[in-house]
Amino acid sequence: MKHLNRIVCFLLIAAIMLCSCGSEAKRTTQPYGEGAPSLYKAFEGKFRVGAAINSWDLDDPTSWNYQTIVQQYNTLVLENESKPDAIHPSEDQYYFDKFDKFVDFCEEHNITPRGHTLIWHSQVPGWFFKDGNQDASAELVLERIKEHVTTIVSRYKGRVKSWDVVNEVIGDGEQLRFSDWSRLVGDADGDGDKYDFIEAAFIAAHEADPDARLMINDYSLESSTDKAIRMYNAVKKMLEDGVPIDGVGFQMHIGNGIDYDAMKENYEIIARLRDINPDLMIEVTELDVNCYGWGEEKKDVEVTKEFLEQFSKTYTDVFKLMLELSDEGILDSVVMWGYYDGASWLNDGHQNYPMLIDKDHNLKDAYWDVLELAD
Ligand code: 9MR
Repeated sequence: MKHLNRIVCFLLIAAIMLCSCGSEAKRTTQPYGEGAPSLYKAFEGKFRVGAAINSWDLDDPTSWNYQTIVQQYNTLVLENESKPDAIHPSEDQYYFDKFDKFVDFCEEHNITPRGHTLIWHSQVPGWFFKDGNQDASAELVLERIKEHVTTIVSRYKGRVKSWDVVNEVIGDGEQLRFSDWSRLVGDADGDGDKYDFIEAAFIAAHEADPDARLMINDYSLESSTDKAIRMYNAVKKMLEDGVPIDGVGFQMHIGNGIDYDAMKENYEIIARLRDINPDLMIEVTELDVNCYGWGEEKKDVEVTKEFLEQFSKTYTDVFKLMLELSDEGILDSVVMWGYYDGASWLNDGHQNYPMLIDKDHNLKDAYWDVLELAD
């Protein structure tokens, strides 16, 4: 009996040791520190892996936030502090302190900084569109675009490698989004299209830094073939007119579950722009996974086993396609819109679950499933 107890005990201990040597045990939950993995190191040679952050994340080098960012990402973008309202709130005032701090930090840590965004219909101060109490003329708006873009891009010449020159200019039902930019500038050069404000921004950015990658960035390109075609048509026309567009940004604010084949087909539509500009690149610029559909009533998410499996599959599907595109030489950067659930814009009063690191600072299983794709 005594012997039997000993044998049972021995077998139990052996079983526990065996389990803890399995792959699950290697899955630590800590994003930095001894033994922690690194997303960007795993995908090195394929594409950079990045996140949107805020300048306050960089205040304390000993903080969880700072250490996590340095450990996990080799490209970064500011979530809000490099948008027109933050940088250029009135005509004769620029605030560069946060962007300067961000770019310095990136250089110190060998991280590639992205610039988001020079021209957007949202988070843009009203002065751009006014001349006294009247609407500004097309000429005045174009002059302001030139001044705004030139000042910002030349300040970071050679340092900010990739710019979202224009953001969300393609329409959801119509070819071009209707905005103050398109309304006031219109078809100023009379060539039959209303891309003139976009063209002015790209031309000024290219003159200010000919080596920077100049991107047109938008949402739903992966899910709406119609929108991908509208993007294709707009960029095709502008490239044929000699506008220096170097890349298309897929924001990738997606839901939990994505149709892989449809996503791939939509990327292929944009990739065909290489017939016109053989060096054109695609970047993923704002990836996150929303638990709720647009317009769906929000509750705190129920993190069931099925939900987690689906969540993991959604992320791995995206990264699988990105590896394929990287092998084709058309994609070299995948940026997430946030770096952990606690700092995501999707946590707007209800618990969401969008990132690869949870709100309590732990690496999710999906993180590890994504990492395994890199092997
Ligand atoms: O994440 C940003 C959030 O904090 C801001 O309140 C919001 C304001 O429009 O912008 C968010 O970032 C957006 C990005 O700049 C462009 N694509 C959509 C992003 C999420 O709304």
